[in-house]
Amino acid sequence: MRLSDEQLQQFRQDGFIHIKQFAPTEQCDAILDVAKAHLKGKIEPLETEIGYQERSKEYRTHVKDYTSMSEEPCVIVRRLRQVYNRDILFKEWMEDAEIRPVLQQILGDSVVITTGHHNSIMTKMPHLSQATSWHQDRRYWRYSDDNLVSVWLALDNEHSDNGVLEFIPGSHTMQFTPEQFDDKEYFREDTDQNKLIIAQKVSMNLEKGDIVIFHALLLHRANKNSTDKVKISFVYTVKGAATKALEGSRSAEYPEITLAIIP
Ligand SMILES: O=C(O)CCC(=O)C(=O)O
Repeated sequence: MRLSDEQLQQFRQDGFIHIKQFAPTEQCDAILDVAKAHLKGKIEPLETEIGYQERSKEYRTHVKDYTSMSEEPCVIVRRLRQVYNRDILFKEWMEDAEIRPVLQQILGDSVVITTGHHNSIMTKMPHLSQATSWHQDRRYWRYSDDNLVSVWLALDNEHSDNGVLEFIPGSHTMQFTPEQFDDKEYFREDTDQNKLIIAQKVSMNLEKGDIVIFHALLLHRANKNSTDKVKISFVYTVKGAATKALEGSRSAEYPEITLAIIP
């Protein structure tokens, strides 16, 4: 698959692109089955709701041991981490050849999987998972430049009631001051300046098999899940080959997988 010039232009302008019905239902269901087994067994490494809320910016930037706090009394899994090596189905999805030309177009470079970031099955547990506040993924990632995007796969339908993703189009190219973010680098929602920006948000209603590719600087958030069914999505991050993880950071601690160029 390749993007048309208009689609590529749209990505550059908005910072994201929604591709409908990309992954077949059978593939989504097969991935879901494995994901549910790992969630049921709470197989590490995983991130819990408490872990996500409580860990500092420094921890999330530098610490490599990113497993959950096993002493937590009630573990609510927020995401399964390091999924590339968990199952062949996950690996195959992350190395999918059909999407590669699109990623090559967007990155303008050959494609490298960064296993340290968003190498995850994301969950929204009914009523228990928190909403995720406005943020840029790149805030805890340390690279030579910003040429990174994430690929989000809806393994089932995603809508406002079960934790829909929301984006601020064009925010990946906006210039912000440090004061526009709080101490964990979430985009503040309490200033008039930010409220005007947040008013531009769009909700990404996704159907099973849809993917969204979004830039690492794009401001995004997600709702709580007020339905009775868990929402499960797959997200992984790729970078251009010329983009280098900075020595000594968490970004440099995990293997990278260089994918073959598809002409
Ligand atoms: O809560 C969600 O589903 C979104 C998660 C997210 O944006 C993130 O972890 O970077």
